Amino acid sequence: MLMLRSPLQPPQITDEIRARFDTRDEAEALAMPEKITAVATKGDIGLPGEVMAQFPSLRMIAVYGVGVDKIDLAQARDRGIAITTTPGVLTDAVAEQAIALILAATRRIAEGDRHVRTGAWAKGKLGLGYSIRGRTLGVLGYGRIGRRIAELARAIGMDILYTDLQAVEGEEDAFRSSPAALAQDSDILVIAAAGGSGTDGLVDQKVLAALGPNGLLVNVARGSVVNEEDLIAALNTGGIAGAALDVFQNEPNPRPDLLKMPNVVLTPHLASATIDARLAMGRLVIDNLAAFFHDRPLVTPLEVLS
Ligand code: 8YV
Repeated sequence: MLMLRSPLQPPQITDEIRARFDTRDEAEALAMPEKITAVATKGDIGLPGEVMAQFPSLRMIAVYGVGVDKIDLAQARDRGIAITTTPGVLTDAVAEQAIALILAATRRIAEGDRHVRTGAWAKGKLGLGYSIRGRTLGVLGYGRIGRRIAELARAIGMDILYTDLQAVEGEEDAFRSSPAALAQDSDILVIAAAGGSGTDGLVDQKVLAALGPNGLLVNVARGSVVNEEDLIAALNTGGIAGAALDVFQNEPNPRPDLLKMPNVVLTPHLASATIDARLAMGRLVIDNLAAFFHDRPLVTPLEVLS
């Protein structure tokens, strides 16, 4: 029996899941925990350890997304619970959102929208933005999504630097050994790193100081990667020029300080929210569930981290 933690988009994905698998929502599943052998869950809500522990027969978790930071990986490993994700099919969507956020911030799109809507235009022009051609984009996290962001940014004339656990063969010159070193040499820093204990608070006061007063921070990864207190301080003191954020530590209720700042662009965890990506993500969830329930090899299994 499958527990579907929350409906998946678009609705036809949820409809197909309910039609093909014996499915319960979380409240129903908690009334019959021993019957639940699989869970389907969104990447941003995952399956915390205290919930996972309530299902003794659980053998598989199908993640609708690529983030596994909200899943108790240690418990999954110890219990031999398989995990699947939806790699590759959301790469373009997330990378496009990163570019959109960069342009929204550098060309003051969100501010411009407010400037028109509020009637402020009649009282004066909005200030100038700046072109990104020839400016340096630092990519923090150089996996599928980070590399696609780099490809798109190069295509519109940006120079690319990156940091990750190690340099990529053939791109050694663009590698920087740490987030601070990357920020030091970048005009715009985009976060594309996986969330989890290894990246919690990685972008802190030191990194933001290195990015500097003309710097822009963009985040399409996880809010947990940024020390939000340090970010708010840097934005308030001019330590950095602005930010464009799709993810936050307290979703769906970000820190009020972030909501007040005109030089911060905000979107509600939209990066993978295209019909193309979400249909493909949903298809992969369904294919993995079908494989599980029919004792076939899983389509996109995650090697549970040790
Ligand atoms: C999720 C995400 O799919 O990939 C992830 O882990 O954060 C998103 O792309 C999102 O949580 C769906 O609601």
